[in-house]
Amino acid sequence: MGAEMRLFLHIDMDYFYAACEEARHPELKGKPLAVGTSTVENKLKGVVQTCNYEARKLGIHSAMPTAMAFKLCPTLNYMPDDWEHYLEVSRRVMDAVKAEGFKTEVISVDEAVMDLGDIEYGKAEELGRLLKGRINTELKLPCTIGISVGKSYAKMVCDISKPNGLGVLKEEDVKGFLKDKEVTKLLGIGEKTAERLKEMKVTTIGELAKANPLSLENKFGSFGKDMYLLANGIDNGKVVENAETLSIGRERTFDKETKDMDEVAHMLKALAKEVMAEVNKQGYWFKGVSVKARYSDFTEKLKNRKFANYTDSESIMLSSGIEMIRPLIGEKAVRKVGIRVYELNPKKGQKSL
Ligand code: TTP
Ligand code: MG
Ligand code: MG
Repeated sequence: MGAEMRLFLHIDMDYFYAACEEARHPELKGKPLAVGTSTVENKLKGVVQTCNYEARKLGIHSAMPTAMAFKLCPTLNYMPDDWEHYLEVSRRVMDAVKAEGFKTEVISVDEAVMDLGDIEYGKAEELGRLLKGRINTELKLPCTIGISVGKSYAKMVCDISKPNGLGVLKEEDVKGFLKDKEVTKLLGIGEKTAERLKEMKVTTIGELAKANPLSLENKFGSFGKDMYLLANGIDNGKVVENAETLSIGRERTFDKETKDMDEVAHMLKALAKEVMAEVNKQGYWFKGVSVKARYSDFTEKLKNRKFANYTDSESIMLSSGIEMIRPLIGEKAVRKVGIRVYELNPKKGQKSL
C-alpha cells in the first residue's frame, strides 16, 4: 500500500424503510413487503418508497405507483411510511457507525462513509465485518459495506455487494473494476454529463480514463479534472463530518416510574436545558425536536416535529417537547424520557436565519 493511501468504508442499509418494518414486525419477513406514501385506506394514490427483496423479485421498486405494485402482487404486504420511526432507527445506526471512532460523514438516512486512514485491508475488513454483525444482531437490520481506496470507490463496491454483503476493492483492482462500467456509475456523473461526454465519444469509465484531460477541463471546468482522475483510479474525495444530520439529545431514567405529566415536564425541562447548553457550546441552529418515552414494559414511543425555520430557542424546544410528549403520558408508567434536537446547522459563518 502506498504511503499516502487511505481506506474508506461505505455502509448502506438494505431496503431500509422496509427492513425497519420487518425488524418490528418479524411476521412480515420472507414475504413481499413495500413501504410507501399511500395510506392504508387509499392505495391508489402514492408511490412505493422501498420494498424488500421478495417484492423486488416481482418487479416492484422505489418510486413505482403503489397501485402498480399491487397489480404485480395482489397479496403484497403494505405499510405506510413512518418516517419518525425510520429517523430514530437511522440515528441508532449512525451512532453505531460513529462509535467506531473514525471520521464519519452521514450521506443520507441509511448511508454513511468513514475515513479509516492508513489501516491495512485485513484490519478494515475485520472492522467492517464486526460493524455489520453488530447492526445485524443489535438492530436486526441487514446492511452492506464497501471498502476501498477512495470515497467513491467504496460506495461503488458497496452497491455491487448488495444485499447483506461486504466487498473490498483493492488499489490494484480499481482500474479493472471501473473499465467497462458506464460513466454514470461514477459519483457526480448524471444523465446530463453523460450526454455531453457522449459528444466526445466517451461512454465507459475506461474511455473516460483515456480521454484528453485538457478537453475535459475545457468542457467541464474543475469537475472535468476530477472525473478524469476518478476514472484513472485517483479519488481525492474527503470525508466531511456533517452538521445537518447530527443531533444532540439527552435522556434520563426516573428514580421511580411515573404516570404523572408534571413530573415528566419537570424532567424534560432539565433535559432541555442540558441539550441547549450543548447546542450553544457547539454553536448550532436547530430545526427539529423529538421526544421519547420509554415505558416500564420497555416499549418506546417517539414524536418528532420540524419547524419551518431554524431556531436556537430553548423555550421553543421545551414547549414543543412538552406538547408532543403529553399524549404519550398517563396510561403506562414511564421509565425514561428524552429530548433531542436535529437538523442542526452551524452558526459559524452564517447569517442569522
Ligand atoms: P436507498 O438506500 O436508495 O434504498 P434502500 O435502502 O431501500 O434499498 P437498497 O438495499 O438498494 O439500498 O434508500 C434509502 C431509503 O430512502 C429507502 O429505504 C426509502 C427511501 N427512498 C424513498 O423514499 N424514495 C426513493 O425513491 C428511494 C430510492 C428511497
Ligand atoms: Mg439502502
Ligand atoms: Mg441509501
